[in-house]
Amino acid sequence: MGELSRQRSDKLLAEARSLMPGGVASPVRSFDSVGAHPFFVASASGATITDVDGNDYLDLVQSWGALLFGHAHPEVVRAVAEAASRGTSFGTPSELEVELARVVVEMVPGAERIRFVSSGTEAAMAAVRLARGATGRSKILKFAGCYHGHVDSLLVQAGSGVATLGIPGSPGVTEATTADTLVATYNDLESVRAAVEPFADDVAALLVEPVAANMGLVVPVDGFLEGLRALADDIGALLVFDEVITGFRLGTGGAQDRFQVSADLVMLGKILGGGLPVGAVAGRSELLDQLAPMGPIYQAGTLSGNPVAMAAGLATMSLIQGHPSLYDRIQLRARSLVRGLVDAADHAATVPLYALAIGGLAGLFFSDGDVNNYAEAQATDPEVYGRFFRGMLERGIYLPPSRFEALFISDAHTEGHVDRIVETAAEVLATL
Ligand code: KE4
Repeated sequence: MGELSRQRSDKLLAEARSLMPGGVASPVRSFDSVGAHPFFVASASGATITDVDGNDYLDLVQSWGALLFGHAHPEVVRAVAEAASRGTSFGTPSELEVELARVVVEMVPGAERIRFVSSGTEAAMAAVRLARGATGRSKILKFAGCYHGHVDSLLVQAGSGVATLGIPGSPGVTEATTADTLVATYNDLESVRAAVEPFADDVAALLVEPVAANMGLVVPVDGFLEGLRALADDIGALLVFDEVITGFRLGTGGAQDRFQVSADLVMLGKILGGGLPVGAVAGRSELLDQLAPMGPIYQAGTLSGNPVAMAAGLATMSLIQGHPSLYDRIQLRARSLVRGLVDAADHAATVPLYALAIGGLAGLFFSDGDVNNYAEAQATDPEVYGRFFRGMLERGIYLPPSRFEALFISDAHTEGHVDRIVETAAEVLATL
């Protein structure tokens, strides 16, 4: 296997490092944890991205799950160009945000109101402040290995890039800031009860990724989400689902519909913006209407409801509505990918592989047992993942550059793509 030429990427990386910390705009893109240098993308289309040296990669990251229909979908591009030609930002209400709000309120169970922001992090900030303001309580419970953006108070045993870099939290986040953050173990209701017990009347919210995708992919065990709902009701706390990844990916109704568990507040992002910067918090009007200017809980944003981003989101929502068999298709692809990977690992008999799929999400761990929480995910070998990542990349398959992420299947991924990924994995697994 010849090394791919990465001359232009390496040259750009050297300059980028002289201008931006680590040469990247977000840490997990650095490829540090997988022992590689990042490539710089020149263009992308469908399931494929092309770097500045002309190398093509089959992309299983898809902008971290923001692209349900693959890169540069013609209908999204057209909607963005058309909206931009009428102005890129007004800082006023626009009809586009009303249209997207209407669609989201129709699709997301329990959503009577929505407030748009520009990232998942802002959605988390808004959800936490709203939960505290609405309940008059202080404590927020999160789960080790879950990631809700780089919100100070939630950078406690966080997943994704924080886990990838192996930093416990982050310098700059003061103890006072995290004093009201409780941490429990995912899939362990007893640990939740123990964590909230001393503060039961001061817990504002239980915050959870209903399917965890920032410690690698970890699905809720039977009864876990239902148990959180019951516990939240018992102690008078809100249940907040962080659906920045699962929203519109597990189905139009996301995890609430998939698991038939209702959340009081839902965070949204990624697919909602169709690849442009959009986040949101949605829920009952008696909660959301406590946000300024209706209520006293302040939240704001210069580019919130940006018309070009709204247009990308609307185009994506109309593609969803126009493709009713979409979710069966991407789930089928994800399952066939996972089956193929497990069979390839069994055949190679070099390293143990545990893999799983739900909706358009797939996950893999080099582990001989299943993985149900962050400690079990951390116990998997980063070196093996790094070697697998590099072997696949050299052969034109781009996996998430961290074992604490998920693989994202879009409607642009075909069965032929799945076959190619599995064949390539078989080759690489044999070398591990
Ligand atoms: P952003 O602020 O990055 O838009 O969203 C934060 C966020 C919130 N909630 C969940 C469940 C998320 O997965 C994320 C962000 N996801 C990571 C990748 N798993 C973003 C990648 C990055 O940080 O560069």
